[in-house]
Amino acid sequence: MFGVREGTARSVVGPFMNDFRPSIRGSMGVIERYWKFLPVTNQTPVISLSEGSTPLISSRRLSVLAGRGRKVYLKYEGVNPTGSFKDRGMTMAVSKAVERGARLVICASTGNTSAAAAAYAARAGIRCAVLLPAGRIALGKLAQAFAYGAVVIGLEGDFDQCLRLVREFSNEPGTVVVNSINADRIEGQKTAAFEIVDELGDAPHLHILPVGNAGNITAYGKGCREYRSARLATRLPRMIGFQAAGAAPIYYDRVIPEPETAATAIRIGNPAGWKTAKAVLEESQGAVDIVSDEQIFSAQRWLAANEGVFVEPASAASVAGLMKFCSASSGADCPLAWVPEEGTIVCSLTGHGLKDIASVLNDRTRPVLARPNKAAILSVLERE
Ligand code: AN7
Repeated sequence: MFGVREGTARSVVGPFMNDFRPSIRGSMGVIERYWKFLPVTNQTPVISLSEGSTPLISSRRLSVLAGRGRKVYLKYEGVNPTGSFKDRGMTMAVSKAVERGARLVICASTGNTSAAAAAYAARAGIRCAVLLPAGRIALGKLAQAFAYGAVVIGLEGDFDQCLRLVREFSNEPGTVVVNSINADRIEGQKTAAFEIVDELGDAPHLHILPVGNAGNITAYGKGCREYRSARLATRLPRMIGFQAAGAAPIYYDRVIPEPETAATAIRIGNPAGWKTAKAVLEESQGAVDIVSDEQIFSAQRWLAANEGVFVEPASAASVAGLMKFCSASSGADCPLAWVPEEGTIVCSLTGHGLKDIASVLNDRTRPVLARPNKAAILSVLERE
């Protein structure tokens, strides 16, 4: 069926779902888990890697920092199959692409979208092409695109130019663009909001996440709205998106022609989801704010060293933002004031730290050299 490999495409959802399980552990992917809320039929081949169902980790230290008995949770999306939240959208986008008979998926990417697209295309047995800003992709992500067998094309230009070019493939026969301008991507990604509400019993009071192309914030907004309509949540969370200060078009309300941040995942000057994100922010009475690269890297180090949670720089923007709100300089209009006593705050951690190890390795991160005996080790422990 649809020219895809046996065993992957036979899967169907709904009443026929028992036909196929994505893994012997029986762990469900997001389509199987949330098919009632997704545009799938029993004709949709489910291309899944058992993505989703990621941990919601409570952070005692951040809870203390937030004060007044508030509880802070970290939605750790880095443990998805390709190491980022993009897998949620990609299982949907590739499944629908295969359903429509696609032979090729194509995307522009700052790295994570390309890794996910390449993996799900491999799983489906179709081709994948990725357009990347040459030299500005974290190496882990680039390695993934190659490993999963994508055609990797580097452009002398930034992400925004890559996306502009990819849009020209929208009507190409047999080809599906799998950037978040593809509505199926948003559908899949909204399942992260479902999981949070399912786990907490209601929407958090405040939800903080990094923003690049603004697909994820759009998806969370849609998920929250649908769960409230289904009476599975009583409220919408106030949503705060954080952009890197040097790549903050939504914050400054203008296209940034040469966006700059070391958090390469969110180095985007003209987000595709700008309008929809604005609508979500308005509905949730949220806002977009900025953090400096310094704040981002400091939060990244803090998370790994204090909570054992290693994320890539862009992901740390959410926690950097929370820390900014918690700092003494934040005034009475600080979004933290919206969170009642014992209220809940969720920070999305969108990608795994191993994606971008160059961001943590430097002159100071060399092993301490020691002779191979106990006394030498003890002396290092005394010194360090
Ligand atoms: C780790 O992979 O745009 O606001 O091409 O990789 O939905 O774009 C990645 C974005 C946050 C921002 N955190 O999400 C791409 C790409 C990580 C990311 C974002 C990205 P959006």
